[in-house]
Amino acid sequence: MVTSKSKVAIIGAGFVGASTAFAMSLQQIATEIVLIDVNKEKAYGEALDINHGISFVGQMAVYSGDYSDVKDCDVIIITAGANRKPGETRLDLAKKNVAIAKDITQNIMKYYTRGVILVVSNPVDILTYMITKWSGLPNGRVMGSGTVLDSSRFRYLLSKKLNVDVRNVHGYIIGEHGDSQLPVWSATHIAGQNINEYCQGPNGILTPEDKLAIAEEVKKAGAEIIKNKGATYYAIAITINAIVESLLKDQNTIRTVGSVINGNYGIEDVALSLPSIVNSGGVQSIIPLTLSPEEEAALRASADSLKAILNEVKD
Ligand code: 6V0
Repeated sequence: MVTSKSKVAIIGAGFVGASTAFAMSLQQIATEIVLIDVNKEKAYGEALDINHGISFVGQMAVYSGDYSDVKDCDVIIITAGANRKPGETRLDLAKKNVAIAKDITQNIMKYYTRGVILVVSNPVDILTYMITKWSGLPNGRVMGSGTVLDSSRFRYLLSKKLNVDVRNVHGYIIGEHGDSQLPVWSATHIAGQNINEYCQGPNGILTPEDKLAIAEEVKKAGAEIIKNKGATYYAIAITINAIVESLLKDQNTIRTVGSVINGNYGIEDVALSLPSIVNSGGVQSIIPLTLSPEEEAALRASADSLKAILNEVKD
C-alpha cells in the first residue's frame, strides 16, 4: 500500500479503464484515482460503483472528473479509444485512434504539471510514439504498456507447459504489441538456468515445435479472448497496476514497456518494447540484451513493420 499521497488519472472509463480503477482500489495502489471519459455518465457510474466497495479495502478517493484533474497527477493512463467496426481495416482503426489520442494529448498538456503518461490504447506502439512527439515530454516520460502483458502470457504458458511456478519463469516478449513481436528465448530463464539447459534436466521437455506453438499462442491470445468474450480487460488491468506500482514506488523494476527507441540494435525513431528499468521518472534505461542473430533480425523486422504503419498514420 502507498502511504504518501499519489494521484492517478485514467482517461477512458471503458472495460480497460474501469477494470484498472477497480484493480487499483483492491490493491490500494494510489490515494486518488480520477476517471475521465467523453461519456461522463459512464465515468461517474464506474467511480460510484467502486466507491461503494472501498469500506472493505481502505480509504481512497475515486471520482470522475475532467482534464483539469490531470494537474498534479503522478501517472496519467490513456485507455480511451474506438474499437474496430465491421468492415473497418486495422489501418482505419489506427487512424481513428491516432486522431482521438491527439485530442486527448492536447487536453492533457493544457493541465500537465508532472508525472508519467502510460499509453494502453491500441495500436499502443504507434500511439506511444505519437504521444511522445505531441506532448514534447522527455523520452521515457511517455511509455506504452507494450509487451508487458504479452510477457506475462509467455511466462504463464511456459509455467503450465513445464509445471513450475510462474514466478520462477523469467522471459520477455519484445518488439511490437502485435503480430511482429518475438520471444527472447536466449534470455529466458528458470532457476538461473537458460530454458534450454533447464529442459535438458529432469523437469521438462520443450521441443522446437513447443516453442513455436507458445510464441504463436501468446501472439493470438488477445484475439482468442475477444472471440470468446468480446474484449480483454482483467489481465491488462493487473498489468497496468503492476506498471503503475513500479512508477509510484520508484521501484526500478524491469518491464517490457514500450518507448521511443533511438539507437538500440541500430533501431531509430520508432516506439517498441524492450526490457527497461522503470521508476518514478518513467523509462530510466533500456537493458542491452545479447540477442541471437535470428532474434536481432526479427526485432529489426518488427521495427520496420511498425515504421510502415507510422508512415501511413503520421500527420
Ligand atoms: P471501451 O470499453 O470501448 O472503452 C473505451 C472508452 O474510451 C469508452 O468509455 C469511450 O467513451 C472512451 N473514449 C472514446 N473517445 C474518447 C475521448 N476522446 N476522450 C475520452 N474518452 C474517450 O474499450 P476497452 O476499454 O475495451 O479498450 C480500450 C483500449 O485499450 C482499446 O484501444 C483497446 O484496443 C486497448 N487495449 C489494449 C491492451 C494492451 O495490451 N495494450 C489490452 C486490451 C485493450
